[in-house]
Amino acid sequence: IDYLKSTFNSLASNPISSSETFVYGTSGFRMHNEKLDIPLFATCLITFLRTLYCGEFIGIMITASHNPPQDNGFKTIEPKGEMLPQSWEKYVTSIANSVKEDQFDTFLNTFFVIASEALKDVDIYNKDIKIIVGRDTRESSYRLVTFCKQFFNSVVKIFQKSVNFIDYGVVTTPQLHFIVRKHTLLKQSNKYDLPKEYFNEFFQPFINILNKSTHSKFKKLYIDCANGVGAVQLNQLKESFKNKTDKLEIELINTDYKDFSKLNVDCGADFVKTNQKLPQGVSPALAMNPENLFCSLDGDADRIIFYALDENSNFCLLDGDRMATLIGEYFIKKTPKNFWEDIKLGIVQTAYANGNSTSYITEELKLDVKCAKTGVKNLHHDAVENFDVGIYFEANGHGTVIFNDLFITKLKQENLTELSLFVNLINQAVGDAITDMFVIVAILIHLDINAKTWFSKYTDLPNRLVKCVVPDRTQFKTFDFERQLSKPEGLQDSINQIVSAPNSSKKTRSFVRASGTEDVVRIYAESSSMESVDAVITEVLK
Ligand code: NG1
Ligand code: ZN
Repeated sequence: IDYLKSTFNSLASNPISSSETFVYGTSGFRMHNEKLDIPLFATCLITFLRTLYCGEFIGIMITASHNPPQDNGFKTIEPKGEMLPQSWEKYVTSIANSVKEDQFDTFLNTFFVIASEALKDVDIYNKDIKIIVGRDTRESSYRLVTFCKQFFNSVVKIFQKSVNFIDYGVVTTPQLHFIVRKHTLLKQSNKYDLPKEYFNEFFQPFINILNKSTHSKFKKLYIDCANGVGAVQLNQLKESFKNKTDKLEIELINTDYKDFSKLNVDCGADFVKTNQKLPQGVSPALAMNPENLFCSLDGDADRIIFYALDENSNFCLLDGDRMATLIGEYFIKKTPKNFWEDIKLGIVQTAYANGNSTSYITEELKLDVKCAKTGVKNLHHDAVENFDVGIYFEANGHGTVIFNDLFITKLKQENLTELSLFVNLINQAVGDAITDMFVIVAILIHLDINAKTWFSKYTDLPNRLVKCVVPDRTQFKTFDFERQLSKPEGLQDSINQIVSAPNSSKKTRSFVRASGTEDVVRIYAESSSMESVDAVITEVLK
């Protein structure tokens, strides 16, 4: 209690965070690092309860992904690599907001009420506390890990429990998901050599595919590491790459993770997707050469975007929609016609997916498509629920493929060797920029096409995504997978009128939703011309 009290006192009196309302959202807590002490304390407390509840390792990943360098954040990882269940998100949100109240007794009461509700019917006495932490390269990340370490050391003393606290240092978010899952499945309590385990699992199969290939359409892969953790991890991979294959050359760009101020600045997946332009370090001449392939990771390497320039210097964005459709096409091409008669292949997208990608999936690929709410957690859930092989991607490049035993059995029965090798590249646990990169490159190799041919599969509808600062974004309530607003009242009617204006194209679409990661609402519009997109955006903004 003394420890909780002294920690509480130092946090509650902090004027920087006391005016904040904390929400554990789709990506955990995320904000300016100086405001994060209370959310971190709450995250440690919830992780403590969660490890007692599960009796297994729980992970804490310290990262703010694509956000600017001064931000940071955390999310917890479940024993098998999933995200915190929704029912527990409200617990951690309440704990964080109760610290702000400035009354230790109120906080303690909130915590005990939550603890007894969360842990009711659970025998916690024979369970140890097992925590795994990892962090991205941000300047503030080390300070936050140190807080976690102190917290769990103190917990040992308070609760007289044994604590197994494993710090994996600087790792990508998907690597931490992977290792938490591995500890759980193999009942391992000692620290692994994480990069080695991870690369053994996914990199060796990729090398095998490369070395068997006879592809001819591209020679070099440029990877923009956003000056973040991707650079740390891929540097190690690059070295062994050279020794294992001569089928593809790899060049890393934007690798300066030691200069904290450069993270995600003018580079990285979010920059490329949002601005639809080349990142720092890629010249137009380089990008026009069809023998080069380009991709950008985000700050914690869970998202990836590919791109190229065509012969007229037009920017060709190969985003999450393009990856999902390419993977779908690949599964269809590499299986006999009757393969999908008794198992289901489909794609899950969000409202941000380009309308023409959705038409391509249903009309050309003739696959089932589902729309999920923003946040990979929702897409993952829908893919598992609806499909035996479910491909899911957010347009921003975050996603993966999941498949079940029915598919694996069939794959073996049909003796489809190429596809069997290919599925080893997939990290089913979570969207992962590095494994997605292997997946896409392997497909391009197997289909023997380059970025330009991939881009020519369909044409995106012109579109724009803008942010709008509002006094209170919690007033914006949606339905229909976030494609329509129920509140503020009347706003949806106005959007409908704008979209269906007399000279508007049938393909015009626009929707508004509150961001879960920034204090803004997002406005998206697409139409048959950029002029019409901008006209819609202007009207909706008004
Ligand atoms: P919000 O801020 O809720 O729109 C953004 C992305 C999501 C997802 C999360 C988590 C868009 C439009 N939204 O969510 O797709 O990636 O961040 O990082 O890209
Ligand atoms: Zn990310």
